[in-house]
Formats: sequence, structure tokens, C-alpha cells
Amino acid sequence: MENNYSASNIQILEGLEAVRKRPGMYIGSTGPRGLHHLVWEIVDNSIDEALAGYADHIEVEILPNDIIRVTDNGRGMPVDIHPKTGRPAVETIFTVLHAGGKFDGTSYKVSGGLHGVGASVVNALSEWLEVTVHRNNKEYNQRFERGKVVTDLKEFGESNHTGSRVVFKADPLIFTETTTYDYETLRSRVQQLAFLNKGIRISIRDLRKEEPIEDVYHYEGGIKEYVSFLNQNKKTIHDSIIYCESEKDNIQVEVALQYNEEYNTTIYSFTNNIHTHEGGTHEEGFRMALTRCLKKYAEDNKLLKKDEEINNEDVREGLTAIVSIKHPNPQFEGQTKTKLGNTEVRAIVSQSFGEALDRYLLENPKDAKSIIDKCLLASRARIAARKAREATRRKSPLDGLMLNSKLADCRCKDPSKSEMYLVEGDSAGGSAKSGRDSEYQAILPLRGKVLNVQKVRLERALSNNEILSMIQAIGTGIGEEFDITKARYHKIVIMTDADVDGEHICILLLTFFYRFMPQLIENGYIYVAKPPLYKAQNGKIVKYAYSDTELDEIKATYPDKKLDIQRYKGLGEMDPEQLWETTMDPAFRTLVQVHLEDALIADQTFEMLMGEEVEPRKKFIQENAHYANNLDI
Ligand code: 28F
Repeated sequence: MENNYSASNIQILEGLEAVRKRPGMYIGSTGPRGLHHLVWEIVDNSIDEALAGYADHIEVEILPNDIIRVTDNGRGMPVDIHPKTGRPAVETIFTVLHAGGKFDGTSYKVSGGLHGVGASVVNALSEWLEVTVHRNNKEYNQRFERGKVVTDLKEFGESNHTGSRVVFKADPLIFTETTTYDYETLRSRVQQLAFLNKGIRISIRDLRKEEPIEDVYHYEGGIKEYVSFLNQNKKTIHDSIIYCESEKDNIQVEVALQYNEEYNTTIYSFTNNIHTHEGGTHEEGFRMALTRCLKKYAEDNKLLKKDEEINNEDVREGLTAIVSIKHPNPQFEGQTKTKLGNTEVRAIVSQSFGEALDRYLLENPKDAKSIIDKCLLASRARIAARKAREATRRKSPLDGLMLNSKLADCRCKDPSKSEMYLVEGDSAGGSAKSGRDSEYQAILPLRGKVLNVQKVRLERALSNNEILSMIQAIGTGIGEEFDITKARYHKIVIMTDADVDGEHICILLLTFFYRFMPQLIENGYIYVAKPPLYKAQNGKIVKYAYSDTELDEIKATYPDKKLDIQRYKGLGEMDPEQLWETTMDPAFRTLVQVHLEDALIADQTFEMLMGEEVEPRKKFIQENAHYANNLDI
């Protein structure tokens, strides 16, 4: 038995070493996103235990010194000796890679964004980790450091309940950028998990300050309440939420939808709680059934005038929908692995949701009429816009070449080397034009506020010159004509002032790209420039600070110097050379690449900031004042 033990022991050490050597392979990055992934890997195991029906309360806590504590009231991780490793099962879960992932094909291993790399990865990337199990009327405890066992599993005493608790400190040697958790990031995902897993009570608590912060989420209505939450600032055209819940071939399907009076479409699809930003077969099945059933209802009830028709676009106007499936063996595809590929899912969703929608329309003729009327309105507007376009005899509004007088293009014609800066205001636009490297950097100055696309159809957006010149410069077309291979730049950089106005324009642009050209974000073409906030100068010494922390570091570097500090209010205060060397020169600049979930947050934040109701905006600004100052996309 000795050599067996040592063999598996060596394999364990190699496994954890591999994780510590290339953490990015397991958690995507060792930046803030990867840091927060650690929490989701642990929380997902509690969610699994809840989905199995044994836990209904999960607590997520940020303790002082950014220690994370996750607790559930499930059965408690098994403590019996694992046949293969000769060690307690709980130790195996935290020391063997991908162990504990309950991929037994029946239960659903839900997983954070990186598809269930499991608790052992969190352990390997933690300075220390402690697991406490309440089971068999006893309490057990074990401690690890950087993935290695430092104490064997010990019985601690009696216990009158069951459950699991994991406490860990992310290893600063791995997470060199930051080990500080962002409360809002954890809060919003915890809320989303509560929506997606109805009946589970999940609380998030921040105990790092004197004043603890706590939010508790518990939605018996699950994704029905998620749809109401997303529609909270909008007028809806039918009161009840259209809902379906079914299971077939071990695949669970849940769909909830409600129409509002606006034009935008909000469809969020999930697979095993992962937000499939790029859609996939579950979303396709949903869309097929939605169009099929609404068309059929309109035809059967003679609601269409002569040669009037309802198409895929018309049924999406004003739609808020959640499509959530749980699949024992999901196949993820796409640029960011957030597109569901399982072909069998399309028909399952289309059939089960289609039946539920048909039943709803039959049982609620009044609501059905309002929904069909809404689709007909969209259809008539679409046809009118097409006629207007034809009337102006230009194939599409993108043909007007005169619009690009504002674009200072670059000489290079290779998109993969070309960049376009979207610059707020003419003065900064001027500085950018003269400061740039015109070989591969194009400048498009945007005058004042970009159109608020929250409230308009695509046709209306195309009538706004700023938007039009931007779409034309990008070159991909938009809507059905969009073709990513026609992109003229593989970097589109949003460069706005570091003040609230600038952040607002940045959010407007992100919302526009998220709603009308999401493929640009999926392909990683959208960036946000980070201009310096301060210039610290003393004679020949000139230093730029991009955050308050960096300014403190600069002051600490020159303790005996009297530094003249200038707070930049806007890009226009920098001359072309400064703008180039601080914000445009690839050798020194900081560009933040925008991911779909950032754009989603911007979109939701924007929704709240620009929605009709004043209350949510006031509440948001009160709660996030610090957030609004240095909105870090
Ligand atoms: C704070 C984090 O990780 N909770 C968990 C359980 C319960 C069982 C279990 C977990 C190895 C591979 C089966 C208990 N009794 N919270 C958690 N709770 N893992 S993780 O089993 C893991 C085994 O699959 C459990 C009976 N069956 C399963």
C-alpha cells in the first residue's frame, strides 16, 4: 500500500504545482476576475448541494483582510476514507484536481464562468484554506496551505446540525494585482444565483469595515422574479409573467418572459447558472418557438391585415426573457466559451416553451392581443423604415460617404494592426489627431452626448449622425447585415474625460455596442482608454498617476521633493504629446479590454441611470457614489 500512497501523493503535488505554475489555465486570469472566480468555485459546490435537495441556505462572507467564508447547511462533505487515495473524501476534494466535481452525469455540476475547475484549484491558489464539516453529529476540521495538507482531518467535537464551511485567503503571490474583493461584484452574482436557483436563500455579507453590509436573496419565484426585476423601471404590456418549467432526457428547462413598452430586447440565457452571453441552442430554440407561436396565433385569430407579417425581429421588441437550462454534460463553444453547442437542446426548448406559450395565449386572450399588437406595431415601423430608406434611394444609410468628414483615418489598411479612437469632444479630438501615430491610429471625434439608444429602435439610432459615422467607420454594417470580417479596426478605443460626463458617454457607447454590435465585444475589439488622473511634477521630474493609489506611490517615491500635483479634469487639458505618451502610446498606455459582462453591467447601470423612475437613480448614486467617481469598467 505504501507505494500506492506515495504514487497518488506525488500526483497530487504535481497537480497543485501545475495550478500554481499556470493559474490562468484554471481560472482565466490572476487579475480581479480570477480572484472573484475563486469565490464562485466554492459557492457552486454549495449550490450543487442545494440543487441535489439537501441545502437551502448559503452564506458568503468577506471577512477582514479579504478572507472569504462560504457556509451551507447541506449534508456536509463526506469524511469517510476514499478507496483510491486512502485519505478522507473531504481531503481528496481539496487536493485532487477535478475531484469533487460531481460529474456523475445525473446531478448538475453547476460552475462559475470557467466550468467547474473545482475546490482543489481554489485550495492550490490560497495562502491557506480551512474546511469545516458538520456530519454524523460531529464537527471535523482540516487546514491546508497553498494546497498542501498542514493538519489531517480532525474531529472537533459534537454537532447538532449538518453542513459545510470553507474559509480561505487568496494567495498574494498568485494574485499580485489585487486580493481585494469588490462587494458589488459578489452581491450582483449572488443575487443572480438566487434568481436562477429558486428557493435557495443566499446571503452576502461584508465584515471588513466597522459597519457590516449585508444583502439576503431568496426568490421562490426564481426566474419569474428575475424578469420582474429587469422590468422594474419599465411599463409592461401584460401583468403575468409567461413561464415554463420542464425536464426531458435529464435536461431541465426554465423560461420566463414579459413584454414592456420599449424597443430594446433583453434575453439572458444560462446553462448550469453560467451566463451564456453568446447564446446557443437553448436561446435558438426559445426564439424559434416565440416567433412560430406568435405568428400562428396572429394568423389563427385573423389579426393580420393583407400582406402583413410578423418576423423574428418584430417579436423581440420590448421583450425581457430568461432562458435557463441545467444540463449534465454541456458543450460550450464561441470566442469566450459562453455559447451552448448541444444540438439536442434546441428542439427540447422549442417544444416545451412552445407548448407553454400556446397555452398562455389561449388562456389569456387579452394579453395575447396586446402582445400581437405590439409585434404588429414593430412590423409596421420596420416596413415604414425600409420604405423610407428605399425612398431616399440609398441602399442603406451607411452609404452616405459625406458623413465621414470627421474621421481622421490611418494609413495602414490591415485591420489587425489598425486602431480607431472614439474621442469625446473636438478639442481632445484635435489633440488626439496631432498626437497619434497616423500610420495605424484613426481618430473619430464624437460631439457631445451620444444618442441614448435605450429608448430607440435601430432605425432611429441610424438617423443620428454620431452613431452613423461610427458604424460606417467601423465598416461591419449593423443588424442583419453585420459582418465581423469587414471590421476596419481590431481595436476600437473609447477615450472620454475621466469625469462623470465622460463616464456617461462611455456607458452610452458601451450600451450601444452591447445592444447593436455585441460581436465586436465578443471578439475583444472594444477597449476603454485610461487617461491619467494626475500629473505630479517637480522641475525635470514629471510623473503621471492613473489612480489615487498610484499618486500616493509617486509621492512616497519622492518624499523630499515638493511635487506640484495637477488633477486632470478632461483630456483637453493635455497637449498632444502628453495625450500620446500617457494614453495612446502602446508602450505606456493602459487599455481596458471590454468583456460582455462589463458591457452588460454598463447596460444595466445605464438602464437605472436613464430609466424613467427617479427613485432607482437616486438609490444607485447614494449606494455607489464612490463607484460613480472612478467608474472602472
Ligand atoms: C462551502 C462549500 O462544498 N458543500 C458541499 C457536499 C456534499 C456532498 C459532497 C459536497 C465526491 C464527488 C460526491 C454529502 N453526502 N460547500 C460545499 N457539500 N460534496 S461539497 O459529495 C462529494 C462527493 O461526488 C455529499 C452525500 N453525498 C454527497
